[in-house]
Order: sequence, then C-alpha cells, then structure tokens
Amino acid sequence: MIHQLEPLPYAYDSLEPHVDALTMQIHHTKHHQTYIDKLNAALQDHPKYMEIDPAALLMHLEEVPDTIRTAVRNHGGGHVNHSFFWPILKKNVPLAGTISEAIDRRFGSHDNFKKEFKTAATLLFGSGWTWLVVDKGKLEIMTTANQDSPLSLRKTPIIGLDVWEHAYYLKYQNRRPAYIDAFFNVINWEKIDELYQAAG
Ligand code: MN3
Repeated sequence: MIHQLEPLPYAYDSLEPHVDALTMQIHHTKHHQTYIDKLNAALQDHPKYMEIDPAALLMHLEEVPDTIRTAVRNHGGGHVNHSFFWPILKKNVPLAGTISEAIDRRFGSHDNFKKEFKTAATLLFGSGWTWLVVDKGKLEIMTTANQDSPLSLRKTPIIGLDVWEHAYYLKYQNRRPAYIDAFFNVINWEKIDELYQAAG
C-alpha cells in the first residue's frame, strides 16, 4: 500500500472569490502531492510503517525509527494536515449547533473568536498552521511551525488554517491578514460541528 492523493470533495473554483481556483489546484495537485510522494519515499523501506494510518504515526512519533522520524513529521504531517484541511472548507455554511454555543462559552462571542484566531495566525512567524483544538475537553487556539500536527501533542484539531505562503500568495501576496479574513468566509461549520462532537 502506498499513500495516494484523494480528489477534493468539490471543484477547485468552488471557494471563489475567497480562495482562488489556481491556488487550490496547485496547492492540492502539487504541494499536497509532494508531501505524499516524500512520505512514500521515506516509508518505502519500512513496509510495516507504510500500513499504519499516518495520523497514528504522528501521535506516536517517538516510536517511529530515527532514520525516518523527521520525514514522517514533515511529510506525514503535510499529508495529514492537508487531508484535514480540504473538507473543512466550504462557502456559505453558517455557524450553528453545538460548536456555536461552545465558541460563545469559550471566547465570549464568534467575533471575539475570529479576532483571537486572526491574531494568532497573523503573528505566527514563517510557515505553519493555526488551529482550533480540543485539549482535555477545552477549546484552545494554537499554532504549529512547519507541518507539525497538534496530534503529536495529543490535541484534537477541529479547525486548521494553512498559513504557508503557498496557500495564499497568488491572490494575496504578502497580505496574510486578508487571506485569514477570506478563510472565515469558507469555514465549513457543519463539518467543524461534527469534528467537535466527535472530539467531545
Ligand atoms: Mn499547504
């Protein structure tokens, strides 16, 4: 078994104008594919690890052999993070349900959640991700560098925003805050609610 790129659950242009079709296409077919190719290359001499769900490898990096641990962390992380990212994107899904109440309880309001998430994503230096995670039953905003996953810290992601420049440069160039604002228009809150309930 080798890891393979799954098709997106929607058309590349379906997040326009917030995230442009060319960015989505290159991000999926080139960047995500490259993480998968490099993960497969690292695992090719370790068939036992090839059979394990990459998310499970990230949860137990200390058990992965030294010789491939960095590759699993970076490229396995890239694969798992992007596989998580695509389905949480969808236009025009209102925030509702259990997650809506939980965000109000934890952050005071939806607007305050957005403000705190945007601050974290804007201040993240270099390449990485901004997350909303469930950590011991509590919602927390956190960031990770590079392709590090909250799973490696035993936290369950329910929102993840890719803030590598490859995720936004074609349309937003250096304007990361504008890309973060655009992201708030394409959060698939229905999916987030499912993930939140599963994490609870
Ligand atoms: Mn990316």
